[in-house]
Amino acid sequence: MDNEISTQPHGMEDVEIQEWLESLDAVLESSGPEVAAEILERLRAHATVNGIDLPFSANTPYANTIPARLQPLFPGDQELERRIKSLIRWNALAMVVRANRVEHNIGGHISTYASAATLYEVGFNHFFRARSEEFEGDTVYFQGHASPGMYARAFLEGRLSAQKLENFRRELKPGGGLSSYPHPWLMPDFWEFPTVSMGLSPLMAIYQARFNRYLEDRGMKPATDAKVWAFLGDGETDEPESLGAITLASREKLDNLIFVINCNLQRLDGPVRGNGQIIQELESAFRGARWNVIKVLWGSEWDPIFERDTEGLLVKRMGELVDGEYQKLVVSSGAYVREHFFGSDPRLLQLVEPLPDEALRRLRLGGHDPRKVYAAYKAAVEHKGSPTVILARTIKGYGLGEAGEGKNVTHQQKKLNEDELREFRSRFGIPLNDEDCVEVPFYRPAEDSVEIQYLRARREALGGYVPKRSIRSKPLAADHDDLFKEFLEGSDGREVSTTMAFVGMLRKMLKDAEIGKLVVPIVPDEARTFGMESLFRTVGIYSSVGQKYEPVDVNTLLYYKEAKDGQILEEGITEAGSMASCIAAGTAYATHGINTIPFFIYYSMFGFQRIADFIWAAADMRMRGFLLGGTSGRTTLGGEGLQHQDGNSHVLALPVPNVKAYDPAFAYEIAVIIQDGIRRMYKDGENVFYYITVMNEPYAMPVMPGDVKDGILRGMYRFRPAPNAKAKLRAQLFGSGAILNEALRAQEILESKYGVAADVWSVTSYKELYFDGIESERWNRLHPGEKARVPYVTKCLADAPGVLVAASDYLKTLPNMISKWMPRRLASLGTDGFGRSEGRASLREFFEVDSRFITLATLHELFVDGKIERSVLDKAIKDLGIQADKPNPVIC
Ligand SMILES: Cc1ncc(C[n+]2csc(CCOP(=O)(O)OP(=O)(O)O)c2C)c(N)n1
Ligand SMILES: [Mg+2]
Repeated sequence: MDNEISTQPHGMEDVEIQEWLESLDAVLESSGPEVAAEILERLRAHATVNGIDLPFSANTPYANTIPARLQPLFPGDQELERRIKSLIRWNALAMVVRANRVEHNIGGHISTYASAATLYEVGFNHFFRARSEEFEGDTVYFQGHASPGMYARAFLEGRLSAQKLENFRRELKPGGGLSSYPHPWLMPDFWEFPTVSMGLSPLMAIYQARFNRYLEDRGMKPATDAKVWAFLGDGETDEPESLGAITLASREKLDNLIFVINCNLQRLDGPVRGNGQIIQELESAFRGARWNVIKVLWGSEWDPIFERDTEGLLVKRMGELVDGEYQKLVVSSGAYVREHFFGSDPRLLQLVEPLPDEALRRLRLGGHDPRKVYAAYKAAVEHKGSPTVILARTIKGYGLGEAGEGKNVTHQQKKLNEDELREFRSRFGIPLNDEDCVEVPFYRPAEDSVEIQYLRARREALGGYVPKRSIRSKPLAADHDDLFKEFLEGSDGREVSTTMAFVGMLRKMLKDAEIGKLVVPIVPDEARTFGMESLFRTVGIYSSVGQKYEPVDVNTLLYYKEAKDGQILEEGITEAGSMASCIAAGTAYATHGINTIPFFIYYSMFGFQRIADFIWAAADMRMRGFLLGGTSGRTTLGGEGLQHQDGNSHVLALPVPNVKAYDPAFAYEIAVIIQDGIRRMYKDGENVFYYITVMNEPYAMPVMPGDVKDGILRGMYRFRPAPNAKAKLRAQLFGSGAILNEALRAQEILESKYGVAADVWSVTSYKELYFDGIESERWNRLHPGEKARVPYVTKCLADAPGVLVAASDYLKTLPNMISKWMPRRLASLGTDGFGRSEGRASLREFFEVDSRFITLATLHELFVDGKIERSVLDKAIKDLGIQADKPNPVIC
C-alpha cells in the first residue's frame, strides 16, 4: 500500500530510529513544525545528492493531518450544536420518509446528508459567511444529494415552512414545494449553484474562485478573504471534471478555495474503492497537484490510543486496510473490531486492552467529530498560497443503524420501519414519544428555545443565512444605438466573415463607457482562429502574476500581452473550464452584484456537443451572456471534416429552454441580436442567454434592408423579394447563416434560367419560430372560445406565393419543425450526416445544400404541384450538373 510505513528499516536497530524520532520531536518542540519540515526537506535533498534513491510518494500516513496537540479549541457549545444537528438530521430524514409515504418512489436521499451532517453544521455554525451589503460573502456549493439537510436547517432557521418541507419533491402542490436538488431556476431566492450533476460543481467552484480573483485584479471589486467552498462526494471524484482543473487552482494559488470531500467510502452501488483506499488516492492526486491536503480521518476518541502508540503501529495498521474492510469494520461490533483490526498484532491489542468492546464500537471517525472538522476548516481558511482539500472520513447513512448505516444499499434508502424510526429517534434524542415518532412529524423547538436562539445567533454572527440567492446588481441603461450603428450599414463591398464582424463589435463594446469594463471575452485557445489576436494587445490577457517574461513577439503590433488587469480570459484548451468561467461571469450579477457580460467564443462543435451539461447548469443558474459558436455550420468550415464541422449545435440548443439560438447571416443581424440581448438581460433582467453562430466565410455584408429588426429577433424576415413578383412561377426560399448566400444565388438561377420568381428569407432562428409556434398552438388549445393566435411563421407567409424551400447548414429537422405552420408543403435541405475534409463548394455539393440543389428542390416542388413539366426537371438536373446517383450524405 502507498502509505505503508515501515517501523523496522533494514539493518537499523529500534533504538537508532528512536533517536532520530526523538531529535525530530525536540526540534518540533523547540522550533515548531516549519523548521522541522525544512530540516526534513534538506535531509531529503541531501540524501538525493548522495545517491540515495528515495521512492516518490505523494502520500502521508493514514492519519489525521492535524495532530491532537495542534488542534485549536472548539469555540462553540458542542452539546447544543449536537442537539441542533440531531434535529436537522431528524427533519431531513422525515422529509424523505414522509414524501415517500405520500407518493411511492418520489425519491430523495437520507444517507448522504446523514454522513455529511457534521461537515455542514460546523460550516454553518462557524464558517460560512453570508452575503451582505458590506461583505461579498462565502460561496458554497452544496452536494446535491445532501439537499434535505439544507432544507431541514432552513426550516429550523424559520426560512422554510413545514408545508414546504411536506412538499419536498412535490413542487407543484398548492403552496409550493421544494426541488429535489439545488436548482436556482426552481428556487431562485434560495439556491445559487446547481450541483447535482456530479463533477460540475468542483470544476465550477475552481473557476468561480479564479473569477473572484479576476474581478479583484481588474479593480472591479475589493479584495476580500471570502472563500469558495465546494462539498463533494468521494464517488463524485471519479467524474473527470471533478479533478480536471485542480492544477489550475494550485497554479493560480487559489487559497480562497476549499474542497471538502465527504469520504464515506461509498457511492451508489457499493464501495468507491473496495480494493484500495480512495482517501490515499485522492491525497496523492491533490498533493501531486500541490494542494494543501488535510485528512480528517479519526475522531477524538482515538487520540489517547495514538498517544500510547509510541511505535507507530496503529498508523501502520490503518494504512494496511482496504476500504472494503473499513466499510465492514464501521458497522461491526466492538468485539469484531478488536479481533479483526487490533488483533493483527499483540502490541496493538495491548493498546486497546483497557477499552471495553462498546467503546471500541464507538470510536468515531474524523468527519463525525466537530472538533476535528473545526480544526480542519480553521486550518483551511487560514492557509495561504494554495487551495485546500479536506478529506473527511465518514460513514454513509450514519445513524441509520440497521436501516442502512454503512450498507451498500444505503444510498437509496427512503423508508424506515417503525423500529428503525424509534431507534433513530432515540439515538439522536429527538423529543418524540414512541407513538408520535412513527408518524415522522417535522420537529421544530419553540422559537425561544436555546437551540433556535443559538442557531440564530450563530448565523447572525456570520452575517445572515446561507444559502440565499439575490440579485444585487443595478440594471444597465443599455442605450447602445450609436455603438452598433456602423454594423447596420454594410461593409461597403469588403468581404468579411460574420466572425470578423462580431470581433469588430466586441472591439467596440470593449471601448464603451458603460459596458467596456464589464465585457469578459473568454476563449479556449482559439483567439487567433477567430481573428481576435488584436485584442491581446489592446485589452490584455488576464494573468494573476502579470507577465514575467518578454514575449517572443514583443516587437510585433499584436504581441502576446499578459497582464494582471488583462481582460481576456484565455483559458487554454478547455471548453469545460471556459464555460465554467462564462458561468461565473454570467452570474456575477447575483453572486457579486456586478453585471459582467461574458462573450465565450469557441469552435461551435465543441460547445453544445461537448459541454452540454455545463450549459444546462448555466441555464439553471439564470446565467446571462453570450456563447458564440465560431466556425459553425457543417459546410462553412472548409477542410476540417467529421469531428469539427458542426451541423448539430442548433438542434442541441433546442432543449435548453432559456437559450436564444441564432444563426445569423449578416453583420447587421448580429448587431441587432447582441444589442437587444444586452438590453433584455442587463436592463430588463430577463433570465435568458444567447447562442449565436458565426462563420469564417468572407463575403460582402449588406446594408440592413429597412427596419427588419423585429423580424431578425423573432426568427425570420424577407431579405430580398423577387424582382418580378408578377411571374407565374413563384417560390419562397429560406436560408440561414452562410447558406443564405446559396439561396440568393439560387434566386438568380431560378429567375434567369427558369422564369421562377423567388423571395429569399433570412431565417435567423428556427428555435424562436418553433417556440412561437408551439406557444400559439398551446394557447389556442386552452382558449378555444377566443380569437385564435396565429404563429409568426404563418403571418409572415400569409401572402407569400409559390412553393417553399428551406436550406440550412444544420440538420433538416430545424426547418421541418416549423413547416406545419407554413401555408404549404416545405422541402428542406440540410446537412444531416458526417462531415468531410473538403472545400466549401464540394461540401455543399456533397450535402446537397448549394444553390444548384436549392434550384432543383424548387423546380421539383413546382413539378409536384403540376406547375412545370417533367422535361424541365430532367433538363435542370443535367444543366445544373447534378449527379442523381450520388451517395446519400446522411448515411455515408
Ligand atoms: C453525472 C451524474 N451521474 C450520476 C448521478 C447519479 N448519482 C447520484 S448520487 C450517486 C452516488 C454518489 O456517491 P458519492 O459521490 O460518493 O456521494 P455520497 O452520497 O456517498 O456522499 C450517483 C451515481 C448523478 N447525480 N450525476
Ligand atoms: Mg460517497
